[in-house]
Amino acid sequence: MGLFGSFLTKFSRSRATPEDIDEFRKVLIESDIGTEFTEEIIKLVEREKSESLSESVSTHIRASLSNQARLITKTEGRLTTILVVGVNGTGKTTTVAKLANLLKGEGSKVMLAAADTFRAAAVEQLSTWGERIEIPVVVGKVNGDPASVAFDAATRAKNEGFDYLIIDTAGRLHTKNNLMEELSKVRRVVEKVTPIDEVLFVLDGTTGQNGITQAKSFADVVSITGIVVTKLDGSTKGGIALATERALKVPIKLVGTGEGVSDLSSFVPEPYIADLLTQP
Ligand SMILES: Nc1nc2c(ncn2[C@@H]2O[C@H](COP(=O)(O)OP(=O)(O)OP(=O)(O)O)[C@@H](O)[C@H]2O)c(=O)[nH]1
Ligand SMILES: [Mg+2]
Repeated sequence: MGLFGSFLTKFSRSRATPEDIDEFRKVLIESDIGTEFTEEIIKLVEREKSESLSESVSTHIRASLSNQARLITKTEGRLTTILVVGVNGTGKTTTVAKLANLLKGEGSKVMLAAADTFRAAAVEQLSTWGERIEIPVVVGKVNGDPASVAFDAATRAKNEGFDYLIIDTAGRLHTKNNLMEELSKVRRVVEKVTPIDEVLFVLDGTTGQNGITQAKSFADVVSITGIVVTKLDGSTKGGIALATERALKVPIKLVGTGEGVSDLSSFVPEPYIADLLTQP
């Protein structure tokens, strides 16, 4: 992180030349925060040369983000159901396990549904996590109907008084209509048993601007209520997270920072933005 810091420090002391602006624009675009934020930040830089430039930029970014709650929903007195969706390999299954472990740690009774029935390895992956974190996993037949696994799990979780059901789904390209339609079927079928309270879209933080297009397609089909940004460990710039939240007006709720079960945290915008703006 810390991409913009040296530029902002420089511009707070002396007026930026057109060459400086071009160079800074390139850095902003490469950070994946998107063209809207980029042009707005450039405007701020062109307008004010002051010690508080960094603060102005930070305030501007914060004001463009969601003010909705960033906590995972908890429905009192009945099962809370969470559907986890996204394109291939973004970290859905890992996030399901991390989130389940977190909720269990808070004292909730959690069940998982392996509604990724495309590959035997996917079912096995979630089952292995279930054993490790000691949380029951409902599985179905490989190549079976994901909606039917989700339905069975919802029925069981509801009847057995669970607090949370988290449904893992297969990764799918947002451009494949039949696979997207399958997701909306999962939703419809589960909702015959119990409402879906939260739909988390898992975004790989290393994805470029295509992340926004992906998120929009999923939002159209299953109405996303929260974004999880994964792989924000290492040198990931992760500006795409802010661009996606802004474009969708859906809050980032969780951030994945590693492959371990405890590498999941709540998203707090202020330190994240500060980190983006400080010097390397
Ligand atoms: N570094 C890092 N790796 C992660 C993180 N989250 C997931 N991964 C890794 O990313 C890879 C894919 O994770 P999965 O959870 O299997 O992703 P998925 O979205 O379920 O994949 P499909 O089901 O195939 O679509 C695995 O190697 C994970 O360990 C993260 O926050 N940081
Ligand atoms: Mg998976």
